[in-house]
Amino acid sequence: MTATHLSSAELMQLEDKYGAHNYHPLPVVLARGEGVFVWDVEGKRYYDFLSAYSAVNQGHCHPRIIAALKEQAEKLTLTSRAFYNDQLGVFEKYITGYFGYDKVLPMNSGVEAVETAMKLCKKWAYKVKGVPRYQAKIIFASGNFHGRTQAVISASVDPDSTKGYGPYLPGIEIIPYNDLAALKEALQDPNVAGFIVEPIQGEAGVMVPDEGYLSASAQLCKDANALFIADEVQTGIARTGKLLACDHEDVRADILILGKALSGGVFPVSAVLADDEIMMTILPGEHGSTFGGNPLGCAVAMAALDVVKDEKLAENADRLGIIFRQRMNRLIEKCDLVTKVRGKGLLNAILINDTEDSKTAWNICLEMANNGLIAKPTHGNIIRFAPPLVMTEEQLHECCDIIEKTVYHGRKSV
Ligand code: IF1
Repeated sequence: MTATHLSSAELMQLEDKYGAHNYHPLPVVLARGEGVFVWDVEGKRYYDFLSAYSAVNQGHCHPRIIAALKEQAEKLTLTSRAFYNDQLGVFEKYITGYFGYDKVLPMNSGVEAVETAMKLCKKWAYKVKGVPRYQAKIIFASGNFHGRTQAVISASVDPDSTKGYGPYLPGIEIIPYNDLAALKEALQDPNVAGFIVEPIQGEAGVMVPDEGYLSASAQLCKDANALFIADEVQTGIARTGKLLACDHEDVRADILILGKALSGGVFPVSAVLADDEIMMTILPGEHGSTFGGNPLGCAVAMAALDVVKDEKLAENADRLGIIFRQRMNRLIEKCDLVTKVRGKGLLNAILINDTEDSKTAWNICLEMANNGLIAKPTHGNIIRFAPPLVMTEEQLHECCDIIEKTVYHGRKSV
């Protein structure tokens, strides 16, 4: 069966009829991608301003990453961890050197890496910190998004994520984001094992904390002998203008969680990085995954990380991000439909002057798609903009023109 002869409308009907309704996509059916562009089934070209939620930082179908995928796919794809393979050790040496940790634990999806970090944090608490048996507590920040497993949603305050899925995992405390006093208070409990936080909250609408929040949080954790754990699944790999968002404050997390762009969006690869004191608390048979550390993923991830360095994607994200926010700020001065732009590097959002339950952001996204640029609203009044980091300055200006034009037009209809 091939899909090539089907129209966008037919393909959307198929998903509607045969797929679970756990998503509500924008009505665009994509068939091809290259760099900053994607094309729909009818051949219309769009600038991609979602980058698969920052998984495609290196751009769609990057030739070097695809070459690594093809080369490895023809040799060996999966051995399981019951045996060694000739890519894993090389990858482990490469990635630990790249991010500066003693060891890595490879997984597949982002949420598996978060789950892994939670388990590591607890093991460390019992074996090293000396927390009494099964009294360990992990602190999370309100407004977080760490994925969809039951452990992770137990830390969520978003009813869409949690409703109907109880009972939830105990041993979790949720404090307000960007609130050092609350963290300090929570860390009073000697059974706290760690604090898991996104350096910028993506799903919450690109919430950038106050400067100094991350470094002060890390210090508070250190003082309380608790682990500072950074979920950089979305913010990592050059997205915010540095290799890691924690680098903006020279913070080194005790446990670093990576996913998404670790493989350039080509193949699910995630990773948890930590030093020996933490990582060596998990022994053979105590955690793992059939696909974690597979040779295909390892080869792809090394190519994807090479691209980030060789093409200076962090520098490009930093430079273009400044231009993007300048352009949006100029738009805000001229047009009251947009009230604010915020973000770092090329992880940005604009706030629409309407209520959270309005359809305004959605409608603007539909109109932007018409005009050749796809982005996704988060809540009814926030639009996230996260293009691939391989974008040129000229392309960025063209994209800002499209956004401006669309918002101006939208102003009349709302
Ligand atoms: C979906 C949002 C982004 C993440 C952080 C772990 C994970 C994610 C910081 C889990 C995943 C996603 C998944 C995507 C929507 C999305 C998202 F809008 F929900 F918040 F990116 F902004 N930690 N983020 O952002 O990684 O297991 O999915 O690989 O469709 O649910 P995963």
